[in-house]
Amino acid sequence: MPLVRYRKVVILGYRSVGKTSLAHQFVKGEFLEGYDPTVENTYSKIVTLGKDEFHLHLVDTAGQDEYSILPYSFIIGVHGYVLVYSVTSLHSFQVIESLYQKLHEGHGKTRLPVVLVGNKADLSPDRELGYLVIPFYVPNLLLERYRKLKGRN
Ligand SMILES: Nc1nc2c(ncn2[C@@H]2O[C@H](COP(=O)(O)OP(=O)(O)OP(=O)(O)O)[C@@H](O)[C@H]2O)c(=O)[nH]1
Ligand SMILES: [Mg+2]
Repeated sequence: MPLVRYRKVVILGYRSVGKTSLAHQFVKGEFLEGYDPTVENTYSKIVTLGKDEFHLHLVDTAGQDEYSILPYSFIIGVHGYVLVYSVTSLHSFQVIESLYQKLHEGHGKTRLPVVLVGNKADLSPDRELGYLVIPFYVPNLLLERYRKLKGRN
């Protein structure tokens, strides 16, 4: 019998970038047209990878901005994060930087699995973020993090 493992994943990002739509699509397989701002919601799904079964607990959060304080429940016992921005909003991408730093402050030296999602790619004419931004930007974020860690040792 396969071993069932529990994983808690938190979805973070600015308001209206599509966090709920992504969670809903992943768990229920359908797209939500309307916009209803989230307070906080959790989804459960059994995910099978090869012979392993994972009980996924997906936390869909209220949109954050650069001033948001992340509660302990978004740090303690969390196995990974989905950071979502919209390609139509440069500001939503800038919020990711501040969220990423807060997560690292919260987790210290612990390895931090993070997936970065640029959503609303179908609204290409409204793009505020070009395709080349991410390959340049993400390595810089990681380098900055590495330098901080080195400085602390
Ligand atoms: N065109 C397009 N619209 C999207 C996409 N994803 C989400 N939307 C729409 O964007 C709006 C906001 O989506 P939500 O999923 O509610 O956004 P959210 O990040 O959960 O918002 P908050 O809960 O307020 O933080 C809704 O009207 C969605 O239908 C996408 O990939 N493309
Ligand atoms: Mg939402």
